[in-house]
Amino acid sequence: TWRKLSASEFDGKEQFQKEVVRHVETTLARSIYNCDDNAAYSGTALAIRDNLVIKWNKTQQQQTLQDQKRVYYLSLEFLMGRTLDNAMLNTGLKDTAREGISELGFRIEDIIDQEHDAALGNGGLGRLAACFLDSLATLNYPAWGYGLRYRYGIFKQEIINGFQAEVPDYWLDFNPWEFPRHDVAIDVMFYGTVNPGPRDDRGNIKKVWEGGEIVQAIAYDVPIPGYGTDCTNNLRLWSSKPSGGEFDFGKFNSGDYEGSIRDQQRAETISAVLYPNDNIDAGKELRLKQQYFWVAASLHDIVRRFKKSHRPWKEFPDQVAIQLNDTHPTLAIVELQRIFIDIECLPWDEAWYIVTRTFGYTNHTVLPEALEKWSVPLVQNLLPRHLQIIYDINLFFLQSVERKFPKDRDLLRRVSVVEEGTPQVLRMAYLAIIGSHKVNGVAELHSDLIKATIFKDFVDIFGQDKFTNVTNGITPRRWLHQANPKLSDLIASKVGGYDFLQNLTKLTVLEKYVDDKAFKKEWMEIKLAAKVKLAKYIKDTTQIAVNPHSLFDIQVKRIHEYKRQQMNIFGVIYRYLRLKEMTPEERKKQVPRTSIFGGKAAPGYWMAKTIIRLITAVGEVVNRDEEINGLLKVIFIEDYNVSKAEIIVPASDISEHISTAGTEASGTSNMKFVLNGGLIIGTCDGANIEITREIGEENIFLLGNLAEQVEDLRHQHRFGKDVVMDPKLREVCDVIEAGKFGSEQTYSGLIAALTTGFDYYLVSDDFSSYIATQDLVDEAYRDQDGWATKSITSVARMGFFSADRAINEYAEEVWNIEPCELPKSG
Ligand code: 26W
Repeated sequence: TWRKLSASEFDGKEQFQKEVVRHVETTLARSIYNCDDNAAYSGTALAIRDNLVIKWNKTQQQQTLQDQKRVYYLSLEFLMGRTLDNAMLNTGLKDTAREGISELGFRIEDIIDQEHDAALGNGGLGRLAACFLDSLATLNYPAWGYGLRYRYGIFKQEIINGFQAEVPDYWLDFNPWEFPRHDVAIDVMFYGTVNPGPRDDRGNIKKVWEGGEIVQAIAYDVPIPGYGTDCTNNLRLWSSKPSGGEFDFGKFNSGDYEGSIRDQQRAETISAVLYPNDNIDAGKELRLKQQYFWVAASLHDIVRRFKKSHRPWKEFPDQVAIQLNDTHPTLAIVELQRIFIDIECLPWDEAWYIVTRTFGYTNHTVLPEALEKWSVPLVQNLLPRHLQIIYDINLFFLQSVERKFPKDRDLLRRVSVVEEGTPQVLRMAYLAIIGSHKVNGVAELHSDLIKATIFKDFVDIFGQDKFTNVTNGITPRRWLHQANPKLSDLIASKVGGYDFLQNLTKLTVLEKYVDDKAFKKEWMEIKLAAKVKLAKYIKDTTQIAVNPHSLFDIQVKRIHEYKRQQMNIFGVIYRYLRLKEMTPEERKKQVPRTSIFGGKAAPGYWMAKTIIRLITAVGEVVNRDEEINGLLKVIFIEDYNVSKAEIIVPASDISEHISTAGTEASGTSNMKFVLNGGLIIGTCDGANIEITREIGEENIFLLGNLAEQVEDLRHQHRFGKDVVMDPKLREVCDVIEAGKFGSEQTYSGLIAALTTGFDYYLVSDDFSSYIATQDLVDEAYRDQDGWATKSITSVARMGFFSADRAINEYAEEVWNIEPCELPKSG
């Protein structure tokens, strides 16, 4: 009976229309006769939101009633993208909304397109968190996300004269998907001193942290609807503001207007902006403040919720699992220990036992420059009590290591949380391992690598069982059903409805149709339609016409040397040089290609910005060269983000995942592209390896050296005699240095990386293999029927890469949580 429609919940088209009009006229105070797409978006979003909110409230009530163990996913990034379309699809209201809105004179696509992306993340790690929230709700797990409500998400990228420029992303002026909870306000302290206090029950002198600066955390809640279920979970984002009033009236009244708002701004700065670094640790104080602010508020909230149940503390890990999305929330371990020993007065060992059973830590990178290290003086100043607790955690840990491996002084040095040097620094990954009961990598190779390299000593100390693998996954709801509805519909017509969206292994049924001519034709027509759509987008935004029948070769991801966009663009130049040499007859036999790039460079990452400049410069030369017209086009798509990915991903023939072996922890866009019937050219790295295992070697274009060869190759570059650059690559470098793509000085850093920089990412070693493999791609593409077979077979075998599978593995192996079934609807 609880399904009975509530006040503002709607059921049919007419009711939906009434709700839209009501919201436009009353909530927005606009005339329905003067309603543009934007106002129609707002009205639609608010109407859909009402339905969501009802389910959300019911879910939260039910979860509170059931009082099962919950998982809390702590992530500094949630790269959500747009919400409206996803919310309509997950709740099954899209058809109703489409019809309803069309009768009011709007197209649903235009309405959807009005929404600003929620871009509170950099790349893979943030999008993974968003996919996981979708799966957690779809699988009915009681789960909360905790993050920061940045006023500015990842910057918007503009390309000006071929170079990246950054523009702030102010996204909050109309955000119907968040609910401020002004009653959930938590004080968080920074700085101050630690002083001896009164004795506790056992006669020990308590440590009191006091006299610091206090900032308030205000909760903003975002509903996360599951697909095909009423379960709607909560994402809680914290916003910072000054504690106790807006600004200092004393200063204000005495005429010090600037001083009065300075404190306010100081406090608000904490949640003002997302750090735009991906895989590079800058070690800035404000970032540490963000981390503690978010962790302290979240833990306070979690502990408060636990205390309502009046259970003994030892049951905490039976009620609470906390997952650390990389080391960014590692202070949560220290904060929980602090709450237990300083505030709740538990003995150290008892507290520590509870803490370590509560946390799990996921590592997302092996790149040394990405491993977080905080300077001890910085932590001493900002969080003096936490530093003491970290020292104690480290001391007890090292004592236990010493007992297990007596007299191994070097081992103690190697595994200490405190790294010697000036200044000393804290190795956050080590602290995360010591304070968690499970540590996982995000693809098999990656999980093996962390055990064999950066965390080897910890495997010896804690044993193999503490370390595990959970291969990443993606939500098929957004990345197939929402981004590629035609393909989703075709699949549904063959595999027996849309159940595959909740059980992706059902895709295997598609293999029955690989020889079905009509099906294959439809399949390839859908791919072509997606390419036409992307070509139109490219035309509208860049004025460049691309041929939808050409081979679409796409690399979209953050720009980073390890991801090797430079190898891709060098390959494009090499292709261009070969085309230029050919006779018109030879040219006619070539497969036309469109090379599409997209991705942001961290604002301070010069090399990445240079790579972007080379891509745009090559485009300027190639795209206007009439001699090869139609055979090669080079496109850089500005401001790559989640909503653009939804247009780009369905349109690939081939996508590039060509990181130096051993550097890409998993990759997740590789999964998205294959799920949409694109093939991969890639290295034996991250999840590419498992994708190959699932779909078969004959359906992927692998290239390059293996992870096990990387160390030797790097050694050769550094110390070997007479290392010569691959001649094909030499030829490309010569053309760049001759000024073919503008002043060679622009690219001197890029060339130097290959020579005097010892080619750390091994572009020279893989280039030949890369070029040869691209030739194989052309060859395979000539056989369109064979290509269709590969495409269909691959999709059929992608079931493993659903985020649902990943979440079920975490639930069983790491969190020990069960779904919370809601009373059946209807
Ligand atoms: C401290 C600066 C910083 C910021 C972000 C360091 C590291 C990060 C992230 C951990 C980088 C990241 O997004 N890693 C990516 O995580 C994805 C999800 O697991 C993987 O698929 C990608 O391979 C990995 O690069």
